[in-house]
Amino acid sequence: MAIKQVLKVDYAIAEKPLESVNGDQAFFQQHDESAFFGIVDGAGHGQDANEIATIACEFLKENTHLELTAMMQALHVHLKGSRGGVAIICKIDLVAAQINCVGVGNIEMRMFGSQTKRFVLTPGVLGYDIRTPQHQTTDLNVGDVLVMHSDGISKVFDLYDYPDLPWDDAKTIATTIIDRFGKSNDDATTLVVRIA
Ligand SMILES: [Mn+2]
Repeated sequence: MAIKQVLKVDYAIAEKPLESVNGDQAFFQQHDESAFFGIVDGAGHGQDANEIATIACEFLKENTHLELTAMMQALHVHLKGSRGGVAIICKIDLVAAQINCVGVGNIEMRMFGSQTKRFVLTPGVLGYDIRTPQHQTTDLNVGDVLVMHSDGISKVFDLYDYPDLPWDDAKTIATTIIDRFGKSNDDATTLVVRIA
C-alpha cells in the first residue's frame, strides 16, 4: 500500500492598520488534506472598510464548498450595496501538491522558490463591476513561499530587496514585509505560506 504524502504548511499573518482597526482582513483554515486562505481589502480604510472585509471573510468561510471562481462570483453579489472591496482566495491541495487561486482587483499573490511568479488576477471591484473571475493552478514543491498582500504593501519589492526570503520562516517573512515594504497611507496586510 502506498503511503499518502501530505504537504505541510507553515503560515503567518502580519498587519499594520492605518487607523485603530484594519480595513483588510486575512484568514487561514487548515484541514487534513487542504488549506483555504485569503485576504479581503474593504474599500477605503477604518471602521467602514473593516466591516466590509469582516463580512466578506465570514461569507467566504461559510461557502468553502463552492469552487473558487463561483465563490468569488457569489462574494461579488453578496457585497452589492456596500462600498465594495477586492479579494484573493486560494486553496492548496496538500496531497496533489497544487495551489489554486482566484483574485479580483488591486491585490497581490506572489510565489518564490521552485518558480518565481506573480499570479494573474481579474480586474474589478467586488460589489460593483468585475470581469468573470479566472482561476490559476500551480504545482507546489517543498520550500516554496507564497506571499499574498494587500495594496498597502509596495508592489515592486523583489528578492533583490529581501534576499533571505526563501530561507526565512513564515512569521519572519510576514513581519519583515510589513516593516520594510508597508506603505504609510493605507492598511497593510500580508499572509505568507511556506511549504515545509
Ligand atoms: Mn488597500
